Amino acid sequence: NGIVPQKDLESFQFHLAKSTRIIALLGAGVSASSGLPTFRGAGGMWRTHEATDLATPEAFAADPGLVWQFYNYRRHMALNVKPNPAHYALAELARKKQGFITLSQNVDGLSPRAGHPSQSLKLLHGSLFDVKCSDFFCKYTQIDNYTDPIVPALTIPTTADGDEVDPTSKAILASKDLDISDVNVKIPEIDTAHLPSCPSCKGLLRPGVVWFGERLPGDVMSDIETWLDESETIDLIMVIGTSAKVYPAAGYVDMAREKGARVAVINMDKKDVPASGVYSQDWFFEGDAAKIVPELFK
Ligand code: BJW
Ligand code: ZN
Repeated sequence: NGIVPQKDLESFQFHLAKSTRIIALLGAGVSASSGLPTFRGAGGMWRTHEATDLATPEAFAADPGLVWQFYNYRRHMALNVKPNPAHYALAELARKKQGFITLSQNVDGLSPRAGHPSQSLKLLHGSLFDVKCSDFFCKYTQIDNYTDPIVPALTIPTTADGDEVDPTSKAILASKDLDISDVNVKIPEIDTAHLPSCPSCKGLLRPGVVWFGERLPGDVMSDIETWLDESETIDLIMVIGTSAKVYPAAGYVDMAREKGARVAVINMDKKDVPASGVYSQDWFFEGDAAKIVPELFK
């Protein structure tokens, strides 16, 4: 059927069939064909802005209005796309294979929406649809908040034609270069008082995602640790649609290999995945995860 070389497909499927302890490590590339941009590389929404510009506690402290516009837009986009065949195939494998666990770096909610059982889906970087107090000591949290826009002040600006304007686009951010006489462009100016606020302490709420320099969720980490402790050996780790550059997520590849796992990489771009050393791989399937993953699990 031509999507992946038959010989690799057969050897992979042979190994998968006899595997009992299996990890899938997911990144933004899994959701790319659903229409959500990745973080780094071609088509990345952060091509003009480093990830570190907006996905940090420092950015939020400096300009919560800007960071909220970015996340409100991400929530809006995620709610308006659908899971793709890769999400569904992984959800199905999770239902069929007892010893399978998905470690997802994605915050878009597409794996849960594809019906991935929650006990075997670990969201390493939180969720766009969790919201929590920005005061660490307050502990106020909302899960499954799908309100779009999250507050009226974050209504996505539109042009006179009704086209949505990405508030994180270069044009809006570089507002000093913007021709404000252009009636097609509304520059969002958001008063802190109109951002999502904590009903408990009246401080600012923030997205329930993990920013650079922050700890991953403690319950998630301990569930994974338990799963790893229960695995005397690991048979297989599939590294799907991730550049595997962000830690501790990327570190699970080494951890699995130390327990004997063979490594299958599924990625659109061969160049984006280091092919030697700790990243050496037993299989490389080049192309769209949404096409390849369902093929691999047939
Ligand atoms: C396709 C495709 C298609 C495209 N089909 N493929 C060790 C060494 C060095 C540094 C560190 C280290 N340990 C920790 C650090 C610091 C830091 C870090 O890792 N920095 C690195 C950049 C070097 N890590 C942290 O800060 C972490 N916290 C931490 O370590 O805390 C410790 C601590 C201890 C005690 C007290 C306090 C703290 C936290 C990391 C959080 C990352 N957060 C983000 C934002 C989440 C919220 C949001 O979404 O906005 O997570 S950053 C961003 O990167 C996001 C992603 O989940 C993550 C990974 O990106 P991903 O998914 O791999 O995307 P891309 O774009 O990079 O790759 C996409 C891939 O898909 C590409 O390869 C394409 O080719 C491919 N692709 N289309 C298949 N159709
Ligand atoms: Zn609070």
